[in-house]
Amino acid sequence: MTKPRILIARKIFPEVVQRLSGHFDVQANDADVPWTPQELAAQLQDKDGALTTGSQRIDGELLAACPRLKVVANMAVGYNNFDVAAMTAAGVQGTNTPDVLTETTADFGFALLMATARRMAEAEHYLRAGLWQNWSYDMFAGSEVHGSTLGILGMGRIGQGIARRGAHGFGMQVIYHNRSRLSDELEAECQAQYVSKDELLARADHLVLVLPYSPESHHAMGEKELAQMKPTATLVNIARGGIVDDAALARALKDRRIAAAGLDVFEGEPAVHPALLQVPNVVLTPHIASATVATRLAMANLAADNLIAFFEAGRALTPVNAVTA
Ligand code: 8YV
Repeated sequence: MTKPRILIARKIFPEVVQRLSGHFDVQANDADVPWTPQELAAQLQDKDGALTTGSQRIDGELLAACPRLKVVANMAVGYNNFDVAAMTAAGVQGTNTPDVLTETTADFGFALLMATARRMAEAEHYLRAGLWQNWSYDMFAGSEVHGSTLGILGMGRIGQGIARRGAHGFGMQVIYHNRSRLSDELEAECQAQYVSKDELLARADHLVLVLPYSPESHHAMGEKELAQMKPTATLVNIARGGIVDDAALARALKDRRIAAAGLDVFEGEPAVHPALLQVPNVVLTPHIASATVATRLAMANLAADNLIAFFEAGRALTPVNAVTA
């Protein structure tokens, strides 16, 4: 029996490529640069399945060029690179990697919050530039984290992880806004109080964005929402770039209408809005919230397990759409 043909769209752990090679006829992208959409379509047109890493767009046009394709396993919990409706219409199963990255990503969200509030990046640049000669009472004086009000927009698994860290570890008062309220049990566990988005923006000392990207959440933080925040507040985005209007944020940071921001994701990444590179009060990281060796390996293995389960047991482990065989 011929093995299903699988495309691995970006370089991933060799041991996971090897595992997949035990089950499938595998073709892997070994280049450090991503394929263009045209290159991806050319590579994918004779494949039965694919492993993607979150940035390859899977839409109707691509699917029309890939008639054999039955499953795409995203090595990411977010799957806004999938046109889910088009995939479902074409009978293509999509999968993601929930749970395995929750705590690691929450750790990073909290680290970015701390770095932003305590101005760690600015301070490091200053030291590296050889500018440290004196002590001054206000040198890199930041804002308090412990005991402050933590706001969370988007209260899924990662948001809850950040809430638990803030409430239990730092004595923060946690408020959140989400499409739906958590159960009473989860609210109690996270010590989190549900509020309207307006109240969240007005009250948070530190606001963390952890909501999925969709047309509805596009620019959920724009000029108007940034204006609702306290001038002393900080904003952290570990969700998706398009959720924040980066140009409006750069203006708010420059004019000190908010104190600081920590950004792991950007509109149009890996490009970063040039105005963000000009303001000192922002910590910038290249989309690494899930990047520990153990977690990235767990993500790659879960994506691989989804492909194996789909072809060998007829059912994916963590599907994002319902597809009838
Ligand atoms: C990944 C992510 O960095 O899981 C997600 O949704 O954004 C990240 O964990 C990325 O997509 C790598 O696969």
